[in-house]
Amino acid sequence: MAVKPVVLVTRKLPDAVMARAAASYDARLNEADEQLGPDDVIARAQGCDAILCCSTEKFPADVIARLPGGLRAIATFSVGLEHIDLEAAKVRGLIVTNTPEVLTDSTADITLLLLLAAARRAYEGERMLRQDAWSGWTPTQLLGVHLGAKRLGILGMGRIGRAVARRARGFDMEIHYHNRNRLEAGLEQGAVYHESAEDLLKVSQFLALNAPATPATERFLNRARIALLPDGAIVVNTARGALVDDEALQEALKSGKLAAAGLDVFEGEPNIHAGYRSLDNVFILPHLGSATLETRNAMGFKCCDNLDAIFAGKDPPDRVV
Ligand code: 8YV
Repeated sequence: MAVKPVVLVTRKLPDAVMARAAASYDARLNEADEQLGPDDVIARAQGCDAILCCSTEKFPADVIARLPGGLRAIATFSVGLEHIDLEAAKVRGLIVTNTPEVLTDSTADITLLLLLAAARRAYEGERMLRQDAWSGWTPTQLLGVHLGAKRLGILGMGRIGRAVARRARGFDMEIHYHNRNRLEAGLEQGAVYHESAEDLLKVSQFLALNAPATPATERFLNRARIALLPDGAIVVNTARGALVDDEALQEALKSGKLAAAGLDVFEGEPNIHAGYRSLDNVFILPHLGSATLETRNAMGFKCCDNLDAIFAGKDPPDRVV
């Protein structure tokens, strides 16, 4: 029998993915789902042909330099790539693959959930019931903001941004966007393009962050840019926490400059900025963007498809480096 490639799977993935990995490879699993630091990953990867990781494992240049010599590939169970130094991987001759497309819909769904929850004060309403503090319906209780006929600004009109736009049109929102490049009309679907992010902010009664974390987007939403948003705007983030200056956002939520925010991602996860916990007008979720069984299975199978191609000497479908 042919020797199976050795693959380190850094986290506990859904059962069907674990079963496929165990059947196809000599898989080193992490059934206990311990969070592995760089030294653990390097130690467990000794003798491996590939690593199937998540965005919880970081691969900066110094970690990539210490990975075992025989390692050929890193297949990340994520579309985001900010946890891997791609340049260092390239120099080292490592193939890197990710999982585009399969999490577009679930992440866009969560974006709409955040838009609605933030606009309609879902957290305050839920808390009222759970704390048995509801004294009954009143005409002025927990009044929120309507989505319909409002301008939604989308920063980053890639697959997820466009899926957010499709959904938001269903709520009669007017779509505006900024992207590195303007989309062709077929993809734009009538959305209004703004050449600069600043121009987009000026019209965004709602703002959805859907751009990847890169040096160019780091702390994108800072004090100066928040000031450009219309008063009472609502901001949601399903991209990465690194795009937001937490202190500036909290200041704006407290002052009323922003009516509300909805956040699924945070700088320094899982240690979120403590200030969010006590703000009533922020709706927070623990990075659930892709958290459906269908999506997580599809992400895992994509990782396996990519690894299978690599081990068969073919170009993997989702190669980024
Ligand atoms: C991943 C994500 O599931 O794909 C991404 O980039 O943000 C998530 O949905 C998570 O990062 C685990 O790798």
